[in-house]
Amino acid sequence: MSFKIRLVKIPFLAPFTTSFGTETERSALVLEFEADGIRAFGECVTDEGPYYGYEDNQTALHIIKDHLAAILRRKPSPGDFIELTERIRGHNMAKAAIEMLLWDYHSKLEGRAVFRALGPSKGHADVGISLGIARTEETIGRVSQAVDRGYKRVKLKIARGREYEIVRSVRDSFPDVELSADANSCYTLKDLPGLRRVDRFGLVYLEQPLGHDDLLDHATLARELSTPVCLDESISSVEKARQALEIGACTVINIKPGRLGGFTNSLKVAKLARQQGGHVWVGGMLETGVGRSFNVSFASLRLVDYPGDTSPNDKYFARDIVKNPFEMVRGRISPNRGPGIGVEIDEGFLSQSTTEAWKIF
Ligand code: OSB
Ligand code: MG
Repeated sequence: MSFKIRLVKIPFLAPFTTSFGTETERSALVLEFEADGIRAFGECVTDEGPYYGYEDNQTALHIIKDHLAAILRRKPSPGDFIELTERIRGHNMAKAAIEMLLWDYHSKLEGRAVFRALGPSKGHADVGISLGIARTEETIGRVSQAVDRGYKRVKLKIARGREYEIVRSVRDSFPDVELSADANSCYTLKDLPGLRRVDRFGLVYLEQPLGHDDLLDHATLARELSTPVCLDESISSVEKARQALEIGACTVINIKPGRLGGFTNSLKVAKLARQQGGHVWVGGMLETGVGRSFNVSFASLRLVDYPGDTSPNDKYFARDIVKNPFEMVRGRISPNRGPGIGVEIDEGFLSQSTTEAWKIF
């Protein structure tokens, strides 16, 4: 039995800018667990800095090494893993990396694909794209390319004071495109007048406008806008999802398995939201092909009714650590059908991209 963590750095084809910063490379913890002749993989969605959430690669490494690795040795089912780690507060991204690796491991033991193990599937994921903040002409060009490639929804990153210009210019050029906007928590209720100005562009939803852990102000904002509110950062647990839906803080939830501690909690959130007439889709954290493969598997569930941020590997990377990248056909991507997450690791490029490695056991 062995468990290894690699810090992998892969440059982005273009910088990715959100309201919280610009990223030029993906700096990912890639996990590899070997037991019973099976190699399972995982990816932690943390990055260098604690800007999207409070976790980063160093905190995740610590939690995995010093608190989760001993539990992994017991090879629990994902459900048992969640119970065994309940007393560890927070640190969902670290937990999710192992929980999803366990889905890969157990699915491979059973000889089936992760997407089949998750539940009834559509057989494909509907795909949208997330576009970072850029100059207006560049954004228009990227939207045009995305529409030509068949993406089913375009999400524009916005920032305080730039929301009107970004959304208006794209809406003017593309009156019929399914559009959304993601603020990554850059507003407060004081910005209501500015947000009202983008309320008339027919966005499918406005994503995470207010505080990264806020629910109450989002409920107030949701009553003031006709655009539905979607929550990302704020939905950090099944309980938070229940409360958000109950008080009307959102009607749409961006499910990121990494943010929720893995697939077990993500399934619960998706079911809860859909039962209450809400909508769910699968977000992304600029993952490599390993993390992406988990997301696409989940996004293919019938429960998931909106297009997600699951664009194929070549949106971000010239070369990826997997040899079987996803192909998008008419805005759809099929989950890998091989056992587990079904990725073929590009061993050469993986070791070339590894800047540090830890043999945990
Ligand atoms: O808020 O959805 C977000 C990337 C990094 C951090 C936060 C977010 C994003 C994205 C990218 O929007 C989506 C993707 O992985 O393609
Ligand atoms: Mg978001």
